[in-house]
Amino acid sequence: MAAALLLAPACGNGDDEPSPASPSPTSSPTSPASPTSETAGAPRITMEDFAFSPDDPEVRPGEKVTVVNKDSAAHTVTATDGEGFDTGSIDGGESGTFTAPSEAGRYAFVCTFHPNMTGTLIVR
Ligand SMILES: [Cu+2]
Repeated sequence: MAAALLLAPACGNGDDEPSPASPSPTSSPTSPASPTSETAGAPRITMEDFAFSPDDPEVRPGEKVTVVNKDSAAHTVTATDGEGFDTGSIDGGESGTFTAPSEAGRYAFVCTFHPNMTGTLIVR
């Protein structure tokens, strides 16, 4: 019985590169569009997909409201009463502001460019 010596040519481990062991625990699915940090209490209205969100924002009398247009088209927030408030035209990707009426109540508003975009500002 000739024992076959298996000559394992112990390969010179010339490749001693440190394995990039980065067990990155991707636990949270990174959302591509992280919402910008909102100041607590600061009311804001988003225009997206030709709609206001929320479409019934609640604000305080005389409060400054930020309006963010996420569409590519220009929009406005314009009180239908005429003398309530008006952001004027806000280009796509831009933002604007308006000041809420000083009297409590419900104020319907609309986008003057797209009359089907409507909402109601609730001042209380
Ligand atoms: Cu519009």
